[in-house]
Amino acid sequence: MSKTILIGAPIDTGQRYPGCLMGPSAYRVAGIAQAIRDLGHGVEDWGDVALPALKPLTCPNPSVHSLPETVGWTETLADRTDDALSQGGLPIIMGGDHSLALGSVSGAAAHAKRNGRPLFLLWLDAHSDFHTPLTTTSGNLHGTPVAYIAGRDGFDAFPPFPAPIPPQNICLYGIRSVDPAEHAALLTHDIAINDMRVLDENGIVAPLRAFLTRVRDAGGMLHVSLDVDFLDPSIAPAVGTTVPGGTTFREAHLVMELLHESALVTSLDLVELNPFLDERGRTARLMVDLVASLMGRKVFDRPTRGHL
Ligand code: 6HN
Ligand code: MN
Ligand code: MN
Ligand code: MN
Repeated sequence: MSKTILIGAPIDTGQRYPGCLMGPSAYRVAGIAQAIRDLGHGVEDWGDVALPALKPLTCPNPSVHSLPETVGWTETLADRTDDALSQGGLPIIMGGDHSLALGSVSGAAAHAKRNGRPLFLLWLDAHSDFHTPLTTTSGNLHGTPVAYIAGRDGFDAFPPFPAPIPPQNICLYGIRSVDPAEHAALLTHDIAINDMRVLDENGIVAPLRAFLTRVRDAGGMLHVSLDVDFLDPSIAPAVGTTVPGGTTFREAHLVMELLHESALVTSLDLVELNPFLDERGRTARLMVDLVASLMGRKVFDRPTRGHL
């Protein structure tokens, strides 16, 4: 069985609601390592990454805050994620707010580039996170990673993204909150936008299978970025950016089970958990249960169906 590498990313500078920096601890308390071991996988916990010395950086958009911190975390996490993949591991980056994906996906992209493989991105989120530092109105850089990953302009303060992911290899899934500037930019990019309108009409299985088939046919690596607000707030209250109408408990588990069956996932982010907003740890425990489904936990161990 594969080796899972847990990487703690105690980051909360990508937004303004304090508490996400407690995320890695909450996942450990909720038993993430044991849940994965129970499924027969090896687990290494590499501890939490530390913020490097900050460089003085400024952004033309005065609303942007915490730019030096965000660039520092990006460099560190890119390196750590790339290292984990190079050791043959499946990195699980435990956030921390979604700005961590600027780094984790950079690391995955660097690894994929060296190995001559295309990288695909599945973004499980209420939000499209397609702002650039120049278009964000909140100034919160957790709303920008998909734009960085897709190679959009406006990220001059950041390391150049190693190999921008072509829009056709990006799948946004579960979105239901898009700002006007993101909307305008998405219209000019050929990104698969599975917003709730699409999922309500087609169900959650068919669009995901279609994307996974493309990953498989291309021999691709697959990075999955799971934002807590992908889930409905009634089952996952511990996030600062709740949006009603999210995926249900059963839908979310089914997504994870399909990802497991596909055997395509090569790296995973768990983002935006704010334990300070949780109710007796229920969101942290749900996220750990979803990871277990992605790693192979099931009620009945049927023979693999042999298709996506
Ligand atoms: N997330 N579009 C809003 C903003 O402030 O730019 C919300 C971003 C949410 C970020 O989902 O990680
Ligand atoms: Mn390294
Ligand atoms: Mn997000
Ligand atoms: Mn979100």
